[in-house]
Amino acid sequence: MSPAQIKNADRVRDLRAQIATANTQYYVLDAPTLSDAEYDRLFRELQTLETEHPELLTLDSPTQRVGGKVARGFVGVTHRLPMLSLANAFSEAEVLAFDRRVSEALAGTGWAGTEIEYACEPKFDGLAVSILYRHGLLAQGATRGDGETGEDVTENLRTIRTIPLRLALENPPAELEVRGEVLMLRHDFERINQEALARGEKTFVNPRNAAAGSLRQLDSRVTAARRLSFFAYGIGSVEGTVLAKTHAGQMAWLADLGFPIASQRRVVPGVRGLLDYFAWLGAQRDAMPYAIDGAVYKVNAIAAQTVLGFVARAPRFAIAHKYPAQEEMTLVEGIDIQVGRTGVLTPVARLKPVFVGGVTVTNATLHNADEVAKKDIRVGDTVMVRRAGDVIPEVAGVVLERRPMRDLLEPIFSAFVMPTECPVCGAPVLRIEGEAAARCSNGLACPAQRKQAIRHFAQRRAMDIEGLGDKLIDQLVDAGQIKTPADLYRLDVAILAGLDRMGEKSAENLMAAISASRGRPLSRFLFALGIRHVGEETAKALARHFGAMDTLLHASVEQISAVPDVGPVVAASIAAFCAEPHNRAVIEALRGVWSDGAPQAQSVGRGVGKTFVLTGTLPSLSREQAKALIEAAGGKVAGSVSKKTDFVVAGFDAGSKLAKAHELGRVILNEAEFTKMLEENP
Ligand code: D41
Repeated sequence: MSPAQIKNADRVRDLRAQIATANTQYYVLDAPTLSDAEYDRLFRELQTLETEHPELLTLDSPTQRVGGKVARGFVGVTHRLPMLSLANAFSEAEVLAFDRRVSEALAGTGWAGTEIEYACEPKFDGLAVSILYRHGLLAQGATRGDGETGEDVTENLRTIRTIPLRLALENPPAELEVRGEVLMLRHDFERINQEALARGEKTFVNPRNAAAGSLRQLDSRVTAARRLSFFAYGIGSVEGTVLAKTHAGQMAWLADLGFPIASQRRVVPGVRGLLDYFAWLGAQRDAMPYAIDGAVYKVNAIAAQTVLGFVARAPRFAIAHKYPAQEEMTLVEGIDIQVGRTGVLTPVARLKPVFVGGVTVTNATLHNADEVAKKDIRVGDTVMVRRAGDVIPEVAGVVLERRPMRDLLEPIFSAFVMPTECPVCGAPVLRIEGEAAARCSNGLACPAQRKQAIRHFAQRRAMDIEGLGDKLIDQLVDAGQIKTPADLYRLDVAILAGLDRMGEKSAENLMAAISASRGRPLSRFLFALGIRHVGEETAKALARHFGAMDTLLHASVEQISAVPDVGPVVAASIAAFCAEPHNRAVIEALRGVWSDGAPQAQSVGRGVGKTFVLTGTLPSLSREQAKALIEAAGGKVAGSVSKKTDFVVAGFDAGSKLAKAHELGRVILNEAEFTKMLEENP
């Protein structure tokens, strides 16, 4: 998209938001914020933009409404007590301020001077509903709506198996309104999306949307098939019973009545307790069976809640402490194609920058053509971007309501197609039957593959040529100075000093780094060649087995298959690489750069033949350094602790592996003990 198109798209979005707010103020809250003339001006500007740029028209645009409201099949329900909203806190400072406000408001009451007791619970990322029981029987269920009035979804709520149809009480109260959230468990979400895909239907972008779409179904059989869940978070109006005097007590009572409630509830003292709870809950977040977007803190004593009362439409006694959002919507401004080391073409979404999961995301891999087709992602679409924990950001799905109308009417117009020619070198793109990947057929003649191959060759874990960065490689390849890794060893200071931003001194340093890489062991050299399926471990096994490059070059597939942990596919790939004339020529040109010989145990320290497990962060050694030390001492590193483990080297934040080591009675070493031990002779 051009900057002008992006500007129009932004303006359209802005206008729609303003009009939607004005509509709510006018129709729902009965408190207009815009004059009729201002409203009309915005509306007409939007209509004009949409007429001039039909690609920006979407089905959810306010210009597409018939009359003022979208037609719906649900009956309105006025809540007996309004369903309040929750104020949000996004920082520790805001939580401290909340606690201060609470303490100040309670000054002069029985709760003054002491730490406030809070009930803490997860904040479910679902839809709030209210369920009314009359004489113990489920009588009516409603969505929250605007807090005053919601929609009658009684029949749909009845299909949720965890909602009791009858209260487990001998003498049920005349009326009891239970409030909670309807949500979809992650595994149910995965399942219904799988089913939708199998039927060729569209998938939901996240469990929350899936829950919303399922709850607001006119046919409750559809809702039933979706397996929604419900968790209670409080009580609305009651008649005919006396409730417990604390929030925690009321929740325990709801649990007795048969309602599902969060198991992660805790009662804590003071603001320190709140912040500890937040960290504790945050650590469980990704492993929980449903999505949460924060923690909710409520003053535990109901009488104190009453003293505190409300501001506007939110209680002063409660607050939602939010985690950074793991999902945001943004615009796909383009789909680029990247060509990787092995020629694989990867579509990458270029996104309007968006802050999600603690980082600004500007692009996301779309993996391959099948994935793009499955999710039907197009340039101009609004997509949901997800970044949970430390995993790389992904496009969860398209927000179809925001798709430009033109693309809805003419899908062929903008559907993504994989290019048939490599965008870098123009060679034909091949897609191997049964494989998702499309590849440029040009091999190392393609500059993109050449650059990646050289990058791989020079990287730290391969030949380790310090200072040979991406920009430099791009320049050297683009200028025709290097075509293969062998050309690196023919560079001179004069060539290097002629490059952009390269002084004599840095040219000399780089020359020294290239020289220093001569004589690296065969195992590193084999890894550096970038043979498909040959990672560091396989490279080590090959070096150990064959001992010399020439022996490997003459080995048959069968002989290669005899190497421990090398299967037929890997062996075939290695043999094919070695048979390829171009590769042979490059290896010949690199003679003298590697040194033959199996990786030898260099010392006869106590590591020989021992199995080590590394866990946690060591104070000074990186994981790779520790591993190198162990291997140099003739030991082996394993990924998990078992009876075969001899030593567990534990650093900060060592988790389950350390626990397992204790359980199995293995020897546990800290870094100092570990290094000392490897230095000692038996
Ligand atoms: O888990 C939730 N989403 C949640 C929502 C919760 N655990 N507690 C809540 N408590 C309240 C008050 C304190 C106002 C009774 C809530 C909500 N409200 C709420 N949900 C949607 C709007 C408000």
